[in-house]
Amino acid sequence: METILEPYANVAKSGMWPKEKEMAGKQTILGSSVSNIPWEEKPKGCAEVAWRYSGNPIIPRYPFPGAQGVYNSAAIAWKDAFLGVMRVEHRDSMPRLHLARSADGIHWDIEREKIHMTGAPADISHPAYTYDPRVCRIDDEYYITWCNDYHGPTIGIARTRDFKSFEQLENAFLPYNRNGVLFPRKINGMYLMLSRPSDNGHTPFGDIYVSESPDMMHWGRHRWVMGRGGQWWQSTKIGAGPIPIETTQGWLLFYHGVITNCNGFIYSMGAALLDRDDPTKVLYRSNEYILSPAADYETVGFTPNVFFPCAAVCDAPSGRIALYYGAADTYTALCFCQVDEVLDFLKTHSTVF
Ligand code: BMA
Repeated sequence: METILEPYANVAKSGMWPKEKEMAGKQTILGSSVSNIPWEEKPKGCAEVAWRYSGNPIIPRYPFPGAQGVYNSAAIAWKDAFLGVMRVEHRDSMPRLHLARSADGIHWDIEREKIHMTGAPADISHPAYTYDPRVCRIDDEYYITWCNDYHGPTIGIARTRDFKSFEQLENAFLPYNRNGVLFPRKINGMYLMLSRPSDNGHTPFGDIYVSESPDMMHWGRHRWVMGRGGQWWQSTKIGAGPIPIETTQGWLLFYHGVITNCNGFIYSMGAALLDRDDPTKVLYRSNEYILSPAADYETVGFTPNVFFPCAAVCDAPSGRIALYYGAADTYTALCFCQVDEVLDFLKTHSTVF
């Protein structure tokens, strides 16, 4: 049950993980050991690259009085256990961010009160809704990014060191924007964030861009990374999912791709590999989805047919990845994959456009 969280500070200074050279060829993920990662072996005969946890959904529809769904949420390894920043839908149908704790990454104890943040100017500190959080460790700080209400959806940022006090920073972008996802270390001296400029409604378009910042406050040099299109499953819009995973071969990015059919949107999960030094360069991109709504808890709920990944816990030595995803805007679910298998899949099922 040992969790070793190596400081990203070394990476920021040297641009390289400690002992990275020695690990080359042995370990694909450049990260820490999380030996108690939630995990289940791939079922015999399963032909998929990623497979669902047999105990899904891990958070039920009504987890506590006052909540009508917990989904599209963040989870991280924390000391010998796990912490979550959850999207909790209240009974006024408004989503808010709540802290959650788990010993095993599967069973979650969710705080009844929403996270209290301080430090932001009054005009941005009382959003009516906050949703789809991601949590990213950079050096010794943890940054939460989420879709924040400010005259429409935009990207909010807060930081914490202890998950007791949370300092809210300026919003990163003008409205409208969603799916703000930070990289876990500076690249070429700058913080980088992926996002998906959007509209004020159920956005019928959307590409992934990257923006950079010297200080987490001022964001600019916005560049296009990858767009919707290509194959139908990702033809309407795409959005970054969990924090990109650094591998020896590039940044592994899981994302959602959306098709519009005659009954509405269908959200599936794909993946891409971005260049480690210049993430605007897409090296591989899945032309088939990795998983698409199929289980009952993905196809039946408040919004049927939504598979929405928001967090990945990785155990670098074993290459295991546990992905947390929102199912049907109602449940939280888990699926698993092995990094090398995902990279092989990407190389054999890739179209970059
Ligand atoms: C998006 C976001 C997500 C949601 C998805 C499907 O626009 O609002 O939170 O899961 O739609 O409804």
